[in-house]
Amino acid sequence: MGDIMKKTILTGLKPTGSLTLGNYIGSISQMVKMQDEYKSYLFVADMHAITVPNDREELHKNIKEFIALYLACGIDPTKNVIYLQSDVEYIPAISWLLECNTYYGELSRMIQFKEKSKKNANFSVGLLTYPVLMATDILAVDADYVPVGIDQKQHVELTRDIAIRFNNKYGDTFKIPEPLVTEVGTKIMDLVDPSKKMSKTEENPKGVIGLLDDISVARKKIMSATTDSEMCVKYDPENKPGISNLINIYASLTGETIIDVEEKFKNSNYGEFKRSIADVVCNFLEKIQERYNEIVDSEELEELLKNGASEVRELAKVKFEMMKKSIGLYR
Ligand code: LTN
Repeated sequence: MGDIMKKTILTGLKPTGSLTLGNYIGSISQMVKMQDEYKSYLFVADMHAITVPNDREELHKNIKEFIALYLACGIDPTKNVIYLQSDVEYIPAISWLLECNTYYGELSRMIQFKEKSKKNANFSVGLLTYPVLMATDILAVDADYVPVGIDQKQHVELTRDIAIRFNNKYGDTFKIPEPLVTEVGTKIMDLVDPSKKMSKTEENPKGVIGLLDDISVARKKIMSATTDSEMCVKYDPENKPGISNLINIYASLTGETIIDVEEKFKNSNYGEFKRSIADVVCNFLEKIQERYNEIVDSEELEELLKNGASEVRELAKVKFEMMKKSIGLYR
């Protein structure tokens, strides 16, 4: 199918914390599957990362690390336009024009804003206007669909409202995007506390397998994962959350079904079961890390980001000029 026929999707990654096995199984692997079907834009939302207090060194390190890991996990640079948000100077320019067409009331009602502004009395104005910058990301490239988790759905709905309002006031300028609350991949839980999701910003590293973890460290984490006092490998998320989580990890990485996995380990004790999982996880990590190390500091990655930024800059420039004209900002 030619690119012309394809619908466009846009995915933004906030470069905070470090990517985990849970991110791979739950999200990155799904994106790898979708990249054939859509024209995809994939960018690092670094300007979104500074709406809350952040560490300069970590931010800088994460920018390339995230892109290189996505590529190592199978994101194909020939099928995705990959770029860094802050490389496209028209993005904040468009965002200002949209901010002036967005109500304070709308932004102050956003759930994420309400939650995050509660945590720190001295929150930035950027935390409030965050969704307008996100709307800009989406509207600048005329995205048809925006794959998001449920927490970001409200922001895409606001994006639609902003776009519709702008179109009504100034004439057809933006395509109206739709949130794509995707059939999420398996949700991987924390290894220490399997009642909560494996998180890229978790404080206790023992429950989390980082995609860049040392292989031996990852193995230890799997071997000491929380299980239960029974001795049978059976899928029962309610009563056996730890074991069920390990079954999910094994099944996701090998492509086997849950039933296959139960059958395979029905005579194994937990130690044997964990050793097999550790082998699968460590093989996977080794493969990813090998590719990661080849690309993270490569000229290839540099080129890719440069080309991605120029492609999106062209699109955003056209929108910006069009908006300025409609608004009356011209000589
Ligand atoms: N807010 C998103 C990151 C993000 C994004 C976007 C996602 C910024 N701009 C545009 C989709 C489309 C997050 O916190 N994950």
